[in-house]
Amino acid sequence: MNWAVTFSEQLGNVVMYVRDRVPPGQGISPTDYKDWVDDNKNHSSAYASYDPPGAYTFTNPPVRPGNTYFLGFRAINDATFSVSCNTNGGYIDYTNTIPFYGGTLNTSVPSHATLKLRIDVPADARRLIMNFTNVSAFNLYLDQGAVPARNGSDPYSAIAQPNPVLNQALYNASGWPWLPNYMYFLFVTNTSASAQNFAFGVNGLNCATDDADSDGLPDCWELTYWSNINSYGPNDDPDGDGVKNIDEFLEGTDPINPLSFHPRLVVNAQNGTVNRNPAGTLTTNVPPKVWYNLGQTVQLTPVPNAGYNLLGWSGDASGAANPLSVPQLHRPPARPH
Ligand SMILES: [Ca+2]
Ligand SMILES: [Ca+2]
Repeated sequence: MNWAVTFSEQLGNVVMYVRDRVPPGQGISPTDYKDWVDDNKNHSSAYASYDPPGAYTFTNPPVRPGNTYFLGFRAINDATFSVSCNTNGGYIDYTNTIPFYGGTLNTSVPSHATLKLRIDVPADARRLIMNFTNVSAFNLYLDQGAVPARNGSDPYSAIAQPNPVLNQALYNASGWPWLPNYMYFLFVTNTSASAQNFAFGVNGLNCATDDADSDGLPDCWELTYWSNINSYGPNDDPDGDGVKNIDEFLEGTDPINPLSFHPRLVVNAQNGTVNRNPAGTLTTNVPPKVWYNLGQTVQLTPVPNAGYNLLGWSGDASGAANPLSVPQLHRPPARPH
């Protein structure tokens, strides 16, 4: 729970600095000594530089499990010093970990009993969604990096609230405490005089899965090309290449480059079928279209029904070649008849 740092001076004078983003060092001027107040993670001026020598105990919070901390010493004059550290105060007993991606729990909580749960939010997390199923007899408290204080200061709590939902973005760099790559601690208490069922699911999302506008286009993909996730929808074709955004996404092409797309080959046959070689890849359209890579050549072989023969090709093709070799275009090229 606590990190105890002790330093002593055998000669001269040093000042100790702690940081939790980068090693301590000078700021913009020779006398601008940065400490973890500047790291803006804890929003408190309580954490400053440390002098005189002695024992300093850093509690949780501001110290958070699983994080890296840096100690730096600034010598006021020529100095010899020593430093040591250890931990004390026990440990955080939230050892029941619920997975961030698809984690679930469904349990009965005895009267006036509690649950202590931990969700390790990975570095690539983009959104934390928690769906709770509980009666109003439950109180929930969630904190990041430290066990919930349960005094109104926790970043999220649900007091006597049935079936609450937390849907929290984690991608704003200034969104402290809602950031990825931290342990989150959930405290649950059943305030009633009887056992109650409690269930919840963690639907953790990352860049590949977060889709806040539910348009089928992952938000990170949209933001790669446009400033806002609402700029375009899945059926828009802003680059005018004939392939809508949802297909550009599914096929891995660039939705703002009209030269980046997969051409479709539409073949209609009367009184028979047409074999394709290669077969191509089906789109998600209903009915599906077939796409190829740009420049790919496709061989079409008619398979007439009994009693029929190939008369010829029309549309973007002509003649009566059998098989027909189609150098890829981005328009429907061929129709046998
Ligand atoms: Ca989206
Ligand atoms: Ca397009």
